[in-house]
Amino acid sequence: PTKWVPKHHVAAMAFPFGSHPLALLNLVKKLAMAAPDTQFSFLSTEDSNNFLFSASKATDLPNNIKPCNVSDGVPMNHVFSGRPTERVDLFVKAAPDNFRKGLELAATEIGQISCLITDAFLVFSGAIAEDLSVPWIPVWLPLAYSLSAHIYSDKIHQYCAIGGNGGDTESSSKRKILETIPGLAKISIEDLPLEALNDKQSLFSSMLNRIGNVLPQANALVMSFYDELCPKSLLDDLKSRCPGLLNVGFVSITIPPPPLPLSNTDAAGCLSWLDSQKTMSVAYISCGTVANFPHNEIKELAEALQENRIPFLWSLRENLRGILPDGFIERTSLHGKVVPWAPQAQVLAHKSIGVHVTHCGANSVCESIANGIPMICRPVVFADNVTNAKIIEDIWKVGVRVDGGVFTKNGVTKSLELIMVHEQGRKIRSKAHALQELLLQAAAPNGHAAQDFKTLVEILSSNQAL
Ligand code: U2F
Repeated sequence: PTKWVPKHHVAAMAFPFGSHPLALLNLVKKLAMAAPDTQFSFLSTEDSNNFLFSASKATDLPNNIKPCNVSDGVPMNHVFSGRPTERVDLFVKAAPDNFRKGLELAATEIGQISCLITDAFLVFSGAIAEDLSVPWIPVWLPLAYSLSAHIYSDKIHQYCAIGGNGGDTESSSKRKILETIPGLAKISIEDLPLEALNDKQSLFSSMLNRIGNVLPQANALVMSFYDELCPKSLLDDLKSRCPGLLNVGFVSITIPPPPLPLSNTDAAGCLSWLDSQKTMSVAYISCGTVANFPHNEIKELAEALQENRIPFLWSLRENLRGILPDGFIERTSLHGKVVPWAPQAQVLAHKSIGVHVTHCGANSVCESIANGIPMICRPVVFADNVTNAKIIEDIWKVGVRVDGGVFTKNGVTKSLELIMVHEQGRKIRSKAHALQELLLQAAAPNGHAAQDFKTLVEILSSNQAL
């Protein structure tokens, strides 16, 4: 057979932590299917690529995507100090040289690169694209609101003296400042990802702090969001900074969900177990891919589930299983299931799910609202989770923070009752359904997101044929 020669070679550069590479790969898969004559290289660290491209997760992988490993920056025999952002900082230190090497390798194997599509966190990618004389398309994966917090981080620092010198700490003044920042009027300083906004904290935060400065270099800015979900002030502001803004819709899911679940990605049998449960009865619990709920709170949550006999499906990493109270799994086996990994997007689309108990990672939030599932929020103080909880509770009104802010047996019980039984829960569920309806329309084949996705494919397919 004759060798397939791609017309274009697009290199995707991932920020290799948490759900970021998974979400970017989901977008690249959609693009690879829409542009079958283009070859995609997917640059991430070896660990991240091994996870993403492992047999069980890569069942629906188009042939025109090829992983390409870049260095993680961890020196030989390195002893980790336990600092939370240590791995990220080592990686940031190794960048952009690690990516430049990876791109050279990919170009040697496949041919000249025609476009860079990168996680927007990788603020140095614009300069690489310039050197290669190709378009640069950053992708913003968290919710749109937090992009505004990063763009205006200097202004926020200045007035709140976060790790700075002096400044006004009166809460009314802080409020006034946020009111002037697009999209943040209803959000308070306490709800912002401060550690990410403070550029003195780590190499990682100083990288994020540059986002606002480099965005104007981008040929297009892709967001995993919908025009219809963006407050007008935010949409207008982002468009004025980056005229090529493309809200291509949530990248980690398909709306509406595909009729046939991909059961081969469900090693633990979650979907068949859900089939045997009553409609809207099950609490799905997950803490995403990086953060953990505190160990004592895992115990409290378990006790609440056991005592109330709430049907539950709990995605709990294998190494945390030992924290569950002795005998918990056996005692709850008639109404609950604990798994190390669930096909979450499909789980949340299942009719038996009644509530999502979540750490409020951006993808989990999007997957919930796309399916009209109310949330009980226990944001882990990390990245944008606290901001997302605020948006869920006070802007979209599709969930509540867990009673008391942290998991206690009584607090979890109260919040579950509120969502599953009480009148307030009924109102929250109906808001969640209304938001789902809005998303269904926004994601329709003739909607904005489909149009923006088409524009993105055109950009990728128009530049420098190989
Ligand atoms: C970081 O993301 P996280 O990993 O903390 O959390 P999410 O954004 O919610 O993404 C988790 C993804 O992993 C999937 C789930 C989501 O798409 O469907 N998943 C799964 O399929 N099965 C499981 O058992 C568990 C998870 C960061 F930590 C957050 O703070 C940010 O908001 C986020 C985006 O920047 O990135």
